[in-house]
Amino acid sequence: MSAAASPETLGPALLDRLPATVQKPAYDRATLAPGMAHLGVGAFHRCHQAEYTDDLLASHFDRWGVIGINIRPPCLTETLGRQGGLYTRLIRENSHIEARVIGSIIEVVDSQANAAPALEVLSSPDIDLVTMTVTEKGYCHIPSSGELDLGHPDIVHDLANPRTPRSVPGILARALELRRVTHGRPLTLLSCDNIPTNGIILANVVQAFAERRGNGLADWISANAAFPSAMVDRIAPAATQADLDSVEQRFGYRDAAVVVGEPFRQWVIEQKFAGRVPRWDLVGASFVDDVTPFEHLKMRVLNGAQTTLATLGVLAGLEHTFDAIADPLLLAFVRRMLVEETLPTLMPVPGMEPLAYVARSLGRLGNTAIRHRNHQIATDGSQKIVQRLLNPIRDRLRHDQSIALLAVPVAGWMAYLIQASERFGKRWPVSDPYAGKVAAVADATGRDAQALAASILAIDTIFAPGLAANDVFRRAVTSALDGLLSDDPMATVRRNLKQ
Ligand code: CS2
Repeated sequence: MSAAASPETLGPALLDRLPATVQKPAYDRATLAPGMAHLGVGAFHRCHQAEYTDDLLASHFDRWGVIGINIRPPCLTETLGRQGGLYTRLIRENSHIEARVIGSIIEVVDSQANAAPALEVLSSPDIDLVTMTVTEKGYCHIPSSGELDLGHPDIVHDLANPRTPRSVPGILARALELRRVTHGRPLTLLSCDNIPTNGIILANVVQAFAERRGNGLADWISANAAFPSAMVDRIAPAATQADLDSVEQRFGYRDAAVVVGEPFRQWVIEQKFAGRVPRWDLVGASFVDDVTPFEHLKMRVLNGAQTTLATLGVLAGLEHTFDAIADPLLLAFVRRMLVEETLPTLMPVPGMEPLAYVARSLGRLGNTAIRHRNHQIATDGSQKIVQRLLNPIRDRLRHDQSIALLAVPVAGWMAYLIQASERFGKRWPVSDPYAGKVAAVADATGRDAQALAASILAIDTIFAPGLAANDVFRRAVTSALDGLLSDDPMATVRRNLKQ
């Protein structure tokens, strides 16, 4: 008996033979030409910007093919590259599933070993726009101030070796320098990371780097580059082997680059471009003059809830967001925190009713088909808590309003990192640029919540000194931390909910 043939792998040759239940690009990919690049081709990009571009190509065909670049792992050549840039995007909501092959990425470039391949693309005159999802820490900025971290090892390296950069600011500054000397064409650099005023942060770090390079580069960039801010939204966790297998089982082909997202998506982009950009506003994105109200709403409500459920969820022994939100105590806590403390800090958002937004966000987090691990969301928490929790806390303290509930997830973030330290039994592995610092504090301090909180609040690159010195805030965080480090961490959540 011969062994069953192994299923075919997704690629251009398979497009015409896909099962009818899988949608495919409704345009001729062969006629696409590179028009933009994307830095950081992870699940989020494939589920968000690349899908909007695919929609645009299908409904208003234009030349905007995407060149996807990774300067950090994972490598793309062996997965997306082998598939000619094609991948399956699954939208899942509880038992509902919708599959579509996305065709907007036409080429991939691995630039992990050195920046040359990335620089070649980014400095090309064919590229008018670069979008990026490089995670919060990719900007090498100081979270509490938004300025370039000149002590960051990659920045120190890049300032000494500007032609062979490693960091995102160093690579972008070098690409702009090459554009200036070779063809002089303008470039729009569109950050799609979850940082408020991400365009300003990106401009700050690139310009601070360029100023140190001298030779008028910073002035050229001011005149020829645009850094719009954007709010991006869609929950799209890292895909798992089970997701890859599910495509093979349901649709009969292999795909090493599957992504899974929820139905909801949103993209609000500041209308500030240098030259041409794709008309994503024709396919559901919004071009606006000011994204601030949108990004505050999204980061403080949806992302604030995710970070709260993630860290408290891990402390409660829960695996995914949907497990945490199914816990009546955590759900009641997060809802009350958002409604009573977070919502009053928000500016009005056109067309958005705040209570409805909270209800919708909590509904999204309950989607059991989106297996978003609490540990994934807790990753790099030091880079996330400023915009998700500390900014609303600061706004409330300014008006003498209570922050008792918002202080709990701040302490949750501390407890999450502390308990990963040797002294606290290394309860789980963590990934955060500040993990080592917090572990050192925990090792030196031991179980005393007051001393622990004081040392962590003294990290001024996360906690602005004015905030760290605020008595109400210190007391609330210390008391919550004390409880969260006890044998019954949820008692603290219960107590704060009752108050
Ligand atoms: C999540 C986000 O991992 C995380 O930090 O909170 O990726 C979140 O799912 C997206 O911002 C949703 O748009």
